[in-house]
Amino acid sequence: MLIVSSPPSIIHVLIDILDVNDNPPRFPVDIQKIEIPETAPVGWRVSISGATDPDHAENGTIGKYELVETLITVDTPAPFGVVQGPDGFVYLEVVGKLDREQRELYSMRLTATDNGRPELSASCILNIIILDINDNPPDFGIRSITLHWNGLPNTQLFQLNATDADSGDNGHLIYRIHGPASEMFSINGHFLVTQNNTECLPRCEFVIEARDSGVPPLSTTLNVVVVVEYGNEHEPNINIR
Ligand SMILES: [Ca+2]
Ligand SMILES: [Ca+2]
Ligand SMILES: [Ca+2]
Ligand SMILES: [Ca+2]
Repeated sequence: MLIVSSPPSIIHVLIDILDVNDNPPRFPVDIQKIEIPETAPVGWRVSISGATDPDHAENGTIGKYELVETLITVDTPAPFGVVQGPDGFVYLEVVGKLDREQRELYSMRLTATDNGRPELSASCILNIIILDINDNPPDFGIRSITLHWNGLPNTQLFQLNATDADSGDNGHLIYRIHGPASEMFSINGHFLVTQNNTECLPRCEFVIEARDSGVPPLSTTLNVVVVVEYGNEHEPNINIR
């Protein structure tokens, strides 16, 4: 027998589930590849993928990002920092001079930490590739040269070996002879050669230009003097200044 002393009632209970910081931040990918031209100035920024955190309020707020090199091989600190913009995006910022000819790859660890107590963090790798810009002119290593030639045609007078520190087309060199001397001399590959049946003056002065294939190209010149010594049976010889 069931005795009910009062009518049944419904009790509303509000249960407030408090968040605890049980989720670390998460990056969308483990490795991010970033390309930056070597002429990017200090203050230049590029957007990177930041971390998210599913917790509530401060437990889900990324309080700080830190950036360190994965392998510290040189004393100079890497020229990069990380900033959180007011727009909520995360940026990699250039904070020092870049030079691809000195270093073209940086591998850095980006760590995101939330504002929870205790705080939780996570990290990903940034592989930063420095892109080549045509910022080096060709270099002959010398400014002028005097060559002694015995007057025989089809003679290799000199090997042109200018260098250019840039890569790809930015360092690919093409040589040209300027002025009327191009009728007497030509460039065959990397060699300055005399033309067939050349009637040369006893002394010729001209300029050879080395130009790279960058956009825009850079060039440098070499002043050349050729002294003709008919009847000299020896190989061409060279004086460098
Ligand atoms: Ca969290
Ligand atoms: Ca450079
Ligand atoms: Ca160059
Ligand atoms: Ca360069």
